[in-house]
Formats: sequence, C-alpha cells, structure tokens
Amino acid sequence: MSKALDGVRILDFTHVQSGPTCTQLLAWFGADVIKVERAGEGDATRGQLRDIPDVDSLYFTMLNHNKRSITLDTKSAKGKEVLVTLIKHCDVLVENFAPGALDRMGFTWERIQEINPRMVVASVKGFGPGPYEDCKVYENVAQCAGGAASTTGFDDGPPLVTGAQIGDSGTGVHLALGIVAALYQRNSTGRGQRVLAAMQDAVLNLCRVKLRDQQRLDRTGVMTEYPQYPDTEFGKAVPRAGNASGGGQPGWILKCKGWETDPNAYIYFITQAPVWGAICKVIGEEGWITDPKYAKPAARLTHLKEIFARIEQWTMTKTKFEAMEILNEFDIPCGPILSMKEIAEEPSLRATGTVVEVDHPTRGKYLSVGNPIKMSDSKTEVTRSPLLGEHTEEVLRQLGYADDAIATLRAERVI
Ligand code: CAO
Repeated sequence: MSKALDGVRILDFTHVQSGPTCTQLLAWFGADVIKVERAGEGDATRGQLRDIPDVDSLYFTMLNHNKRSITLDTKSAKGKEVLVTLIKHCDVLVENFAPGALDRMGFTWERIQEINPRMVVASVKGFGPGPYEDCKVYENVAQCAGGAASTTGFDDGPPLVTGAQIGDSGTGVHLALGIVAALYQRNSTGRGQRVLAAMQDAVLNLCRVKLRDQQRLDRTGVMTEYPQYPDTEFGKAVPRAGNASGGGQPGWILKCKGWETDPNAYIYFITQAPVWGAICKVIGEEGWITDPKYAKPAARLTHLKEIFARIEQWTMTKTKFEAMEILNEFDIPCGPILSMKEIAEEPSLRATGTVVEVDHPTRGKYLSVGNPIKMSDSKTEVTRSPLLGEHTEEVLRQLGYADDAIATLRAERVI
C-alpha cells in the first residue's frame, strides 16, 4: 500500500523531543527521513534516561521510529559538501537547534535557497521574534511562557506544569502541519518557504480557551464555571481552575472505590445538562430533578461543590470501571483516570496500533506509542529507531558517493 508522503525526502536535523516528534510523524506518513547526527555521540537523548547500559534510551527510540540515521560532521569543509548534496536531494530540512546554529554552520535561509529553491526549511524555536528569540528552551519553559502553568493547578497552590508534553511534542505536531501545508503550496508556486513553530506560540494555541477566559474575566469580573465561584473573589488574571472542565458543562474528578490505596482510583464526571435527570436517578436524588435549587444549569452553578460531593458519595461505592459502565448506559460523559500501567496493558489500544510493541536489535522488545492519526489509505507500520549512523553508507551511495570516497570521508572522521 502506498503512503501519503511517499517520495518526500526529509533532511532531519532535529534532536531531543520537539523536532523528532515532527519528523517521526512525517516518517509514519511515508516520508524518507534521514536523521543527521554527530559521529560518536548522536542525538543527546540516545544516552539520556537510559534503563539499559550502552543501549539507546527509550527516550530516543520512542521519538525516532521509521527514520534512517547518518553521521556527519557538518562543521568540517567536507561535511558541508555532503550537506549541500543532501540539501539538493531533499524536499524539507527540519531543525530545532538553538537560535542561530544553522546560520553559524553556514547554512542561512538565503544559502539554502541558492542550493535548492524548492526546499522547505522548518524550525522549532523556543520563542518567535521578540525579546526572548535568542533563548534556548526546554518543555517546561514553554509551558510556563505559553500560559499553561499559570492556569494549571489549584487556586491555593503554585503554578503547575503538566505531564503532557505540549511544549515539545505539541510544537512538533504544529510544525508537521506547517511542513505539509508548505509542500502543498509548493505544488503551485514551485518554491520552498520557511516554516517556524515557536514553542511559546504552540502552547498558547493549546491554551486558547484560557485567553478566551481572560477576556471574559476582564469584561464581567466573574466566571461562574470556575471553582472560585461563588465563594472566592476573582483577581485580575485567569486563576488556576483545579479540575474544573473548562467548558460549558461542569465537571470534576471524583474518588472511586479503592482511592485510599490506589492513587488512580478516580473518575472524571461531567454533569452535562441534557442528562441531569439521569444523574439524579443514578445517585438516588430524584428530588433534585425538579428542586429549583438544582433543576436548571444556572441554579446548579452556585451549588457545584455540594453536587459533586453527593455524586462522589455514589462513585466511592463503585470502582472507576463499574462507574463507567453504569454511567455510559445513561450517556453520562465520564472517564476513568487511567495510569500508564493500565494504558500499557489496554488491549483496545494495542488493537488499533496506538500502543505498539517494537523489536530493537540491542534493546529487545519495548512498548511505544504508534501513530495517533489513522488514515484509511496510508497505514502506519512502526519500525524501530536507527542505530547511530546505521544508514550512513547506504545514504551516501544513494547520493552518488563511490566506495573509495566514502572510505576517505570515514578516515577523515567526516562521517
Ligand atoms: N556536526 C557538527 N556540529 C553539529 C552537528 C553535526 N552533525 N549537529 C549539531 N551540531 C552543533 C550545532 O551546530 C551547534 O553548534 P554551535 O552552538 O557551535 O553553533 C551545537 O551542535 C549544539 O546545538 P544546540 O545549541 O542546539 O544544542 P544544545 O544541546 O546546546 O541545546 C536545546 C539544546 C534544545 C536547548 C536547543 O537546541 C534549543 O533551544 N532548541 C530550540 C528549541 C527546542 O527545540 N527545544 C526543545 C528541546 S526538547 O525537544
């Protein structure tokens, strides 16, 4: 079966998480991704958070599936020559170096355009143009600068970062869309273009609803679906909303049977208005269906803490899965708090390829997250990440290098 991005060649200068997330997605859609790494060391994540000595870490393997790896010293004169050939050969160059690193290497946007005017040059940077454009940035910096941390956590606690890697992987996903759009536009213009996804911007995009709330707060001074309402004064900025749903349907995380010993024995429960009657029946409060204190959504907003406390009395008598089963019968929106252990063992996620088992020559079998985007005409087969420089000779031969030229490059430590 063909793949959506068959024939697209990616010169992958990415490292750590944000860039590799992007190029891994492109590889899953069928692009030929050639990852360029420094000989001897490679992507720093190969050696970070190792669980097996001298074996590529899960951090690396889980972000670099379906790619080829070549080693190349791009600061040496001969390495630069190889890089020029690669730029001519590829459609897209993706990088997430610190600001200015590609220019310092001698490959400015202008120079790349001279070499290959059709090339798309895509970058992740921490910040867009402005006061912080020269800063190096990691995940949590982006979460803090993009508005996520100030709006995450509880009102009486400090700002919190979230486990979802919205700064790194979130930006990588944004960049992948930018690249595909640029390739699409190239079909009509014949030209490449620059694509920039700044981590602060991507996090802010994912926090769009909080900027919505800032303006609501500015105008009205109150947000009735926030847990601060009605007991606490709102300040000038959007406060941390704990586990409130953030949308028009109030929700909260409630304890389930076993919560005393299992840190994940909880369920997310949404008191969606159309099923209010069903909720009242399930928890044994049928009187609340007509009681003016609870009957209408607006009236309920001032009693949410009391309502959730009563629902929790019910959820605490059920495991999260029992509660799910009962609530789903009545179309009451809810979700179990799943641990990573439960997710790893969930058969339905294995069946869809969202969780996959991959075999690796030095690591053996490990679990990974497969392509979360499913396409009917472009199926994803997840293959293992490359060993450092595994494809150097294969790629150089493809570029037209003869065996003796390759041997010279190796002897001179260019590859
Ligand atoms: N051959 C020779 N030199 C190479 C090379 C190669 N194949 N590959 C990289 N290098 C060089 C670069 O040219 C750069 O050299 P100079 O600093 O002398 O110009 C150097 O290696 C290191 O690049 P770096 O500054 O990007 O790496 P770092 O580890 O110091 O910083 C990071 C890492 C992530 C903080 C930084 O790259 C960054 O801010 N990137 C943009 C934001 C980003 O993507 N953050 C997400 C991080 S987690 O996904």
